[in-house]
Amino acid sequence: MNVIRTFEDYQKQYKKSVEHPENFWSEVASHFYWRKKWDKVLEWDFLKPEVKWFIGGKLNITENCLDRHLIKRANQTAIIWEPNNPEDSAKHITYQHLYDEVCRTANMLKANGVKKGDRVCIYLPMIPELAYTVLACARIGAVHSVVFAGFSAKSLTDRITDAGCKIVVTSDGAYRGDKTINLKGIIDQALESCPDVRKVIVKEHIRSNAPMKAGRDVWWHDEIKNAAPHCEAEEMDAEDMLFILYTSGSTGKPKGMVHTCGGYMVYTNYTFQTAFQYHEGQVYWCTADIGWITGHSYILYGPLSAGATTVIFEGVPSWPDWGRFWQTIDRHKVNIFYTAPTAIRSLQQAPLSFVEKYDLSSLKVLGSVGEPINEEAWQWYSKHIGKDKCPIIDTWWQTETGGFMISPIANVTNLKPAHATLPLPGVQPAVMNESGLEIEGNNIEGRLTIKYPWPSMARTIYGDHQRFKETYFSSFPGKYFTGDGCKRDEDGYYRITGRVDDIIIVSGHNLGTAEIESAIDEHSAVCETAVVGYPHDIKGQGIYAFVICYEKPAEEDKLRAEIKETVSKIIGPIAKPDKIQFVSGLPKTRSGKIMRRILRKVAEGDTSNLGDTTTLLDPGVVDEIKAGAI
Ligand code: 6R9
Repeated sequence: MNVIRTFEDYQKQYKKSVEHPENFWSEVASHFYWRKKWDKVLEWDFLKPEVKWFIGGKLNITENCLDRHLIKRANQTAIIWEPNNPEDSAKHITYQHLYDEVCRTANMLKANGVKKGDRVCIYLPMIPELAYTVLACARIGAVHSVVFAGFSAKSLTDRITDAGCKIVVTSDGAYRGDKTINLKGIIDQALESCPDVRKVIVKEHIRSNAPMKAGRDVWWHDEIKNAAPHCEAEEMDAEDMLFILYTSGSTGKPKGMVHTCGGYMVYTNYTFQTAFQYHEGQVYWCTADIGWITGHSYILYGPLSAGATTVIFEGVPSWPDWGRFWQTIDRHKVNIFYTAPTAIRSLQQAPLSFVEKYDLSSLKVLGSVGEPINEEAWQWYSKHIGKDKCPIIDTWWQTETGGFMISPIANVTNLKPAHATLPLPGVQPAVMNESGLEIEGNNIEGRLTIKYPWPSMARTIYGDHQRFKETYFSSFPGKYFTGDGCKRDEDGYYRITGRVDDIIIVSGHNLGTAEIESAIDEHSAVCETAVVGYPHDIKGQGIYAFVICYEKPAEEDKLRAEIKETVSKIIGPIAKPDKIQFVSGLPKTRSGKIMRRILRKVAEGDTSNLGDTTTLLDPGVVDEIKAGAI
């Protein structure tokens, strides 16, 4: 399938994808099972905005993830489920078994009144039933809206209401290391404000004796008992909705990004196989939660449509000890491992003996996603996990893009630490200046936009097309605006500098927060950093750094001077932080992103109203940070 094995292949394919995009994608799409072939590849208008791919094509994505594999790999493992507790044994689910379970779940949903087009809220931990339910929705043409099982009742209410869900699939609870989370309790609280939800299907997982509300709540095991292991797949239009997934906006309520069946399937499969250079028979593990886009595209749809073996991990990296990831790689002989910089940085703090205890020789390719990876973390990941023989695939993309956009191709693209490198075939970036003009050539810096559609782009924000237009298509008319800043270096390589609202302008110099953070992290005492700008009389903006050290610094001022010196050496004196506050933790969202909005307020000295902090992993760190503000 338009296979790329050398850099020349990449250049050829890339050129073709730009010069003849419709031919290019038509060829890629021809490797799937369509009930009816499309009449036209693409229609688009970024001003409206409107994008349609594979128009008139009919398919069901689950026939591509399940049915078509049964001929060749019915007995191959589709999913390895690694439970929270490593003492419990892992589950190996074959393609045949997955097919049966998805069909049974689909029949169970149907029996509970779910029809094509209905939205189903899924609030489940990382257990096999989460995969079954997601795929079962797709099987019957219902739209899944997965809400990460760590979100609060309030966030759930908002998402259920916005999507108009009438049914929720959940569990009695979740394990998180040595703790349990009462998911059913959170659902009950959320549903007090969701009168339209008439049915809750509850999977028993932690055996918490959850109270059931008569007439509304039913047990999964009761409902599934009589469900048949075969369910005809619903024929879907390529542009029918496949799912809604919420992502937080910089202002206002979360945005329900809408993805559709055809283009999403083609693109997630293509990028999975291409960027990771997936080979038949390999074991692949993405540590994200299925509640995020990374889990949708690269735990479920991409790998399963490719017939891969994908690991679903219920646990956390730190329990029972810091060796859990490495133990799991060793145990399942993982070949491709995909995680986030925030995880790498926390694992880096633990003694190396946790890594060295395990055999990681099965690893061939490493991946990174979620934020710019700082150089130190990149080097550590490469040296200690990849043993200097695995390429690191730093994949830049977004919930909105559905799949990888700028990313190296394993063993094809020459790597540069902390660079997402080059656009994948089909992706046409344009770097813009603040006056809205495209900056041509290399050695430049600006705002990252995409000027041509790709198959898996979100089609709208559920129920609010106007907001979709304003957020993504209005800053630079005719282009999709990513909200990220980037640099393009002398080789045409992209380096993502962080969200544009994370750019600090110091004495007229644009500085990406990620770049400064990466420099501070180079100091041997520093474990993690977050940098924000604050109003400065002379420079316009000053730089405020929140720094976590491996050990509590003995002489704070001495360390401050050293950190400034380090930054000065790496980026230049202009990037030296004006203020450095030592902290023990940073306000992070549950997906691991630092909530800079809060840090910005602290840096500005305005802590009266920090806004909504309910989506933070540990809201407690905010008080410590407020108290220690400089
Ligand atoms: C997939 C995902 C999207 C934002 C994106 C950017 C940041 C993601 C990155 C990266 C630098 C990478 N981001 N991957 N920045 N290098 N490899 O994370 O989606 O949760 O929607 O976040 O994350 O700022 O705009 P999402």
